[in-house]
Amino acid sequence: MRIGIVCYPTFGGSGVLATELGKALADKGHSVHFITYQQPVRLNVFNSNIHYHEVRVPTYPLFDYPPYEVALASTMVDVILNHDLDLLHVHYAIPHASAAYLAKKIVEKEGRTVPFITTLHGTDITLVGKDKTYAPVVTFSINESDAITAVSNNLREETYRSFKITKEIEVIHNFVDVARFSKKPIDAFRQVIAPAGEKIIVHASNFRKVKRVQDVVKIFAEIRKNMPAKLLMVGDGPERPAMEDLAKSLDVFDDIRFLGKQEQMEEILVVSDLFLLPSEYESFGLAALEAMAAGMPLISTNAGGLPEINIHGQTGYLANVGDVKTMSDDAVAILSDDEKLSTFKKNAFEQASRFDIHNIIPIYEKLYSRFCRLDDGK
Ligand code: GMT
Repeated sequence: MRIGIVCYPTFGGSGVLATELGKALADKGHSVHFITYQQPVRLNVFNSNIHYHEVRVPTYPLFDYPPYEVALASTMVDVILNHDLDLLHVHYAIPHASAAYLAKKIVEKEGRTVPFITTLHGTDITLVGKDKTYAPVVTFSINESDAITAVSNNLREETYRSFKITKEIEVIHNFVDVARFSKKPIDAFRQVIAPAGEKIIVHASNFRKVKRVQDVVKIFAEIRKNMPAKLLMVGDGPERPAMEDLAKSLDVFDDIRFLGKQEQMEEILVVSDLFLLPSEYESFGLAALEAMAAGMPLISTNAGGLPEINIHGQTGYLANVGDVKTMSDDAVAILSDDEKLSTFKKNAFEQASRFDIHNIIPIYEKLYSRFCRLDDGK
């Protein structure tokens, strides 16, 4: 099949998922065309089945806001016609679904029918999409999609609750390449981070309000009262200054390392002991799934789709949003009992294996095959 993938090229979960999906499809022999404004961060491999098309947005003095959606739709039209795409798969509704609708209508005038599939990822529904400024266009373009998928049961229900959706939303969970994340740990790296054998705690996100990174620091401070430990903060974002101030006031700043945005997450995760994700909302929690594939138990909230991956009392613990005390107590309970830690690590790995890339990619392929032209033998 010839598939166009549209996504955000950044470190965010939707872009990572879309890129890993495209890479896996290319490995299986499909021709994959990424259409984005920048090379996606995880698109770091050469594969002759992968093509990249940059969306250029010309500026003009009249434009206070350069019309990205128009440039994107035009690029989609160009790629559909010149590379004879079978379908478009757009990740994150805004503005990708409405741009795909526009491209679809334009190529129809040329006698080409190109279906588009929209995958909903989370904040496109729960935060941004709900905003009155966007909601009518989001509702329309989701309903006009030839197929709609959501990354968790929770997001599917949230979408029906928040928008007048007249079509079926299919759930295809996030996935992880377990083989990549379950590599043997590099002892030297652990030595550098935790020279005295301290426990290593990790959080990874875009440090936005929805992630409640201050809770990460508060939980870590409680852990530190009970045992020597280090906190690795992966990523960056708007809440970082407030988080740093809090870490200083709780006297744990020196035990926290800010690693910034990292491409080789697996190397950090395999040497670590526990992952913290106290988010306000998480449609799924791809970062947590990657951690679990590296054999890390998870302390998370019970928000959104997190209970779909984190099994309370087996792979980690769930708590209400903001319940720092419970999350701290649970973290200490896992970390201070070696036998429990190793059982939870094993359970976390087994749970992640259920979402292995090899289980999920065929589901996408089956979905695509429903929309492929059968008249030319593809
Ligand atoms: O919140 C993020 O980390 C970024 C965000 C995005 O849109 O890129 O992630 C969303 O999509 C991921 C992939 O499907 C999900 O695993 C994340 O849970 C989801 N984030 C939220 O719902 C807040």
